[in-house]
Amino acid sequence: MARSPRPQGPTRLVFSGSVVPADSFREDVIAGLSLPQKALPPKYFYDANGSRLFEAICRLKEYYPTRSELALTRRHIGAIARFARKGCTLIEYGSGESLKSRLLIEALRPAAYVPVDISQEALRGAAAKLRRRFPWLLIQAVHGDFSQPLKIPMARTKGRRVVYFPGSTIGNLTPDEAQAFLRMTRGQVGPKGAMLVGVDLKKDANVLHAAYNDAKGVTAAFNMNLLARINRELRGDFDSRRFRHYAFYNATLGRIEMHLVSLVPQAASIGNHRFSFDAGESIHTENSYKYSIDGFRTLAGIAGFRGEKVWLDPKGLFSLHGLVAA
Ligand code: SAH
Ligand code: AVI
Repeated sequence: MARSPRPQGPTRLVFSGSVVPADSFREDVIAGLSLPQKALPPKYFYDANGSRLFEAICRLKEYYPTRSELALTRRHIGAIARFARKGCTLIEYGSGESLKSRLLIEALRPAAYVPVDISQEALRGAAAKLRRRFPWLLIQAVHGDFSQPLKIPMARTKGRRVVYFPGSTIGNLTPDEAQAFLRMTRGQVGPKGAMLVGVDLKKDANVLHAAYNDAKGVTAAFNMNLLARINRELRGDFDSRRFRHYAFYNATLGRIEMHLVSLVPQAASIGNHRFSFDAGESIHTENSYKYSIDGFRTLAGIAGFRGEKVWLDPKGLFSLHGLVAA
């Protein structure tokens, strides 16, 4: 790929101070394991190891979303850039390794790129690579949690604000949470702003099943890593050999559910808190909602956006929605 010229002065990379509360992990884990259906928020998958495992998932043959979204972005990059407009400020939530963002940055030449992620490791790794690849780019990285109201420190730039939310990370929110998130971003981009959202589509349940139950067991390791993180960071004593990964498509609710299922009756402790499990009882660790194009547009409409464009990959597995403030 051709190297970009360097018209805008010296390299600029800024890390804003963390806006992730320090003890929320312990509180959320104890609260989640105290529910009748034990549950943990999926945002805690992404410690350093979890972020690496997710990157490995993205490269699996069964995990079609990343390949499909990359293909559709490459194929329609001209139209996507016309929609978002050159020189905009590009804010990306859940930026991870910023893989797809590179295509957008090249085409849009944004005034600033603001990646926001809960994983410090992913954020730092991605920012360092972007800095080498786009020396002209102003990068303002934010270690933040988008499930909380989030004020993002941002330089004053002239172009419109565009929020980019790829990867179908929006599918990991319940529809109510997704609406609240879209309302927050609608406020952030203002009346002239726009949003690009990657959304996984409803499809044959067998394809979905394979994507979340890969043959190499990488998704299983990603799921099980939550227990290892609890043991390490909260001094828990979960025996991971006594749990197994379980993922299935819940057609009624239109979502993949991931669980960690206890293989035997057992108990595990975190400090003074003790949690018992029946054999077969699960911890619900993630939902991944799948939408129809109209279903997602309706949801975005309630949050104050109008669906103006939608792009699909050649196999029609994944969608990228271009939303404008309604
Ligand atoms: N956008 C990338 C990565 C998707 S994985 C892609 O399309 O491939 C989901 C990303 O969102 C991870 O990098 C994870 O660390 C981040 N993430 C998950 N929950 C988050 C939250 N509540 N706040 C901020 N980042 C979050
Ligand atoms: C980040 N997110 C959209 C992924 C998904 O497909 O729901 C996380 C994931 N979970 C298991 N595999 C991938």
